[in-house]
Formats: sequence, structure tokens, C-alpha cells
Amino acid sequence: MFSTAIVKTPCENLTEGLSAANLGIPNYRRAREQHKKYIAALKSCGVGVIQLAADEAYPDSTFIEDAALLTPHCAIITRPGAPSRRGEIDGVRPVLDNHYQDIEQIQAPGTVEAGDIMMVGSHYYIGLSERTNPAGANQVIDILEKHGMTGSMIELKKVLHLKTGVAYLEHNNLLASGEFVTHPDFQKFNIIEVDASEGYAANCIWVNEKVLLPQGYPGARNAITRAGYETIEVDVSEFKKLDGGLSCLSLRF
Ligand code: CIR
Repeated sequence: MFSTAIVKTPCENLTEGLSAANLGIPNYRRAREQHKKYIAALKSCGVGVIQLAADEAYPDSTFIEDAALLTPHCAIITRPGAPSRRGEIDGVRPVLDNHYQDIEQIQAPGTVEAGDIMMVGSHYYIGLSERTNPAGANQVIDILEKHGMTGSMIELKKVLHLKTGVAYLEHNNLLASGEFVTHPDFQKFNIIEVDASEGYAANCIWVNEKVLLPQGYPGARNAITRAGYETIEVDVSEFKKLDGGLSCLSLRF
């Protein structure tokens, strides 16, 4: 169960964020409104929310998930692969100091964005992507092992981050789309397939037995409901324009 989530307020420069989506420029006001509702949805799952102030120096900084991996035993501050995002880690360190005794840090030449890391109990799957390299993934695995956990790597083919296409919903249930549906490493899970036409909805988050999913994906919603979960729809259309989704918008621990 999670007790806390950390979020970072979207900045006005969000409009300058990285994007390959080709869905247009996000509307700042709408993004702020959607972010408020996202926070309300998290709270309705019983977590306390720590909200960090916006930082105009980093257009993508609202996607705070990429800046740190929070485990029950340690926090790992990443080293984002996107050069424009590298300084985002300075904004998360102070809040982590209040919650963790052991804080580790990924070092050059390693790069890691934690949207590439999926927690399944004490094992962590680490996507090798354009943002997370083998040197970074190996550092993550060494740190996890030092703290009694394990990690393994998954090669990504198409998606930005591992959790762009897969979400662990606990109880051995894995929501998956595209390249992950038939991935050999994931066949031990109960795969809940998200059709390619609703691929964006594979980025959901399990929060204390409820599942937050993006608004407007009825097939995915039905599949998750059929698997026994209460779902909460959240409109994140402005963040989708920047290739971001529900998981990217918070750190949960
Ligand atoms: C980026 O390209 O880095 C941002 N525009 C989106 C980051 C999304 N984060 C995530 O999937 N964990």
C-alpha cells in the first residue's frame, strides 16, 4: 500500500516540453486544472500528497516520476537521459531528504529515467530505452541488490519508457499493450491486454487497490474492471501531448 505521493505543479513553460506525439501544444490552464483533479484522484485512494512548486527552468519537470525511483528501502535519484531534463533532480532531492535515510544517485555515464522502471514486489524491471542506458540500468541493479532487492533489464523497441506500455496492477496482473503483450519475461503474469487503438491507456497506476486510468479509453476500462478493480478516470489530455501519462505525474511510496 502507498501512503504518500509527490507531485510537481506544471510550469507555464510546459508548452516547451519534449514531445514526439504530434498532438499540438498543451494548454497551460487546462493542464493545471487536470493536475488538480489528478491530485484529488490520488487523495481519494487514501494517499497524502506532497505538492512541489512549479519550476519554469524545466518544462518537463511535472513528469516527476522520471527523476527518482522510490523503493521501500532506499531512494535512487536518477540521471535523466534527456539533457534538457538532467537538472530536474535538484528539485526532488530536498523532499526525499525528509523521507529517506538512504539516498543513492546514478552517476555518469549512466542515464536512467524512472518511467523506465516498473516495481513488481521486490523486483524491478528496467527498460533500456533512448533515455535509460545499460550503464545506468546496471547501477540501479547494483543499488537494488545492496538493499536486498533485485532488478532485470527489458529491451524496448518502440515506446518512450517501459511504463508507457505496461503497468503492474498487483495480484500478478499486468496491463500490457504492443510489444509487451508477448514479451517472454512477462508471460508469468496474468496479462490484461490493451488494444493498440487504446495503447495510451496502458499507462495506468495502481493505488491502494484502485486503478487510475486516462479518461476516454472504454476498452481498457472494461478490461480493468473485469479483472476486479475499481477504476478512476482522470483526464490527462494535455500531458499526453507531451508523451506523458498518469504514472509520470507522481512518485508513490
Ligand atoms: C519527455 O519526453 O521526457 C516528457 N515530455 C514526457 C515524460 C514522460 N514520462 C514518463 O513516461 N515517465
